Amino acid sequence: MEQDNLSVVLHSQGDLRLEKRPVPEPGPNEVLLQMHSVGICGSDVHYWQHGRIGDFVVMKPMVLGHEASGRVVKVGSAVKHLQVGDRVAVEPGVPREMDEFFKNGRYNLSPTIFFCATPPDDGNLCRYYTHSANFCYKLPDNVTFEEGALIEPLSVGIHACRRADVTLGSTVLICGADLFPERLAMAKELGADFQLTVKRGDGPQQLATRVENMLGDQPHITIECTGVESSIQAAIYATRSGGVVVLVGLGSEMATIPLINAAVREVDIRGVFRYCNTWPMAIAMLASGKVNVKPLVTHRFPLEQAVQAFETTRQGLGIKVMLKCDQNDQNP
Ligand code: 572
Ligand code: ZN
Repeated sequence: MEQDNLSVVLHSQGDLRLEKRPVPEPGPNEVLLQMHSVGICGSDVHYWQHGRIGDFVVMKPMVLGHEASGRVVKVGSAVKHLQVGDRVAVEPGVPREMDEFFKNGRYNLSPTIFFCATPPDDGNLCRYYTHSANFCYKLPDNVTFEEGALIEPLSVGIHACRRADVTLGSTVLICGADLFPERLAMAKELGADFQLTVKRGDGPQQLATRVENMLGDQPHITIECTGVESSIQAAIYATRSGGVVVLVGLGSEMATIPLINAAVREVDIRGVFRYCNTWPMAIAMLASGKVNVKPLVTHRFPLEQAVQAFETTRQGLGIKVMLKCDQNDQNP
């Protein structure tokens, strides 16, 4: 086996380095993966640019990356369901304790969870990476490595829809932060029926009215992905009585929101923290062709060019930037 484990390591704010690290040994319940495709997330860029997200501060060098897929090259002694050669998608959040959250199935809420590329836990933007075998999911032959890596961001969407009780016939408003024309065009191409661009000076109640006029009725559900106070306000006003607002975007800790308006109209406001139990459904959605995430990948860089890839993401060029970690296979 090749012994070079080139890794993308963030040392401190602004100090991103490519360095060679030892190839790790899998523990009894782990697998060693040869990484294939790893997407760059906004949080990877945020840690690079700011050295922290909220209370999570980069205090020692940390490998970035949490949207990942790879091939099993070694299995731990106790691993039953995976074999050398299997192609897998990596779920980056692995609970460390069988606490009450683990036992009731909501392990994403466990305060001691391991999470790739959240300080102090290393991510998987490298050539070789060990991970809990139970959090590696075998990919069917008709699901590519890049689709496997995109299961992570897809999971955020699946979990948000579950939290919001989205079902057949639901009308859903999605509040997004991106005003880049390329991103809006992609949203339309991949399924958005209507789009409304916020104008400077639009108040939250005016915006809610514009949404209703556009849709012909108020949405049952709003998925708020900006974390911006004015957008959360608009989300509440826009949502139909008896409906649900889920908060996916994270902004500042405090926000002034029309809470009593929500209360008297029985609009439920629900939080979302990452995801849990989404990989099997995401794989089924991709394998069946019910969702198409392939057009989201607009840029690819070999792992050796990680700094250029991060710079491309920082500039907001394109949509999903993929790093290709296998020197002998740079295919999707
Ligand atoms: O794909 C998972 C993911 N989670 C993000 C951001 C990007 N990608 N989160 C935002 C930051 N929070 S946090 O609670 N934290 C740093 C642990 O502020 C987690 C979720
Ligand atoms: Zn992410």
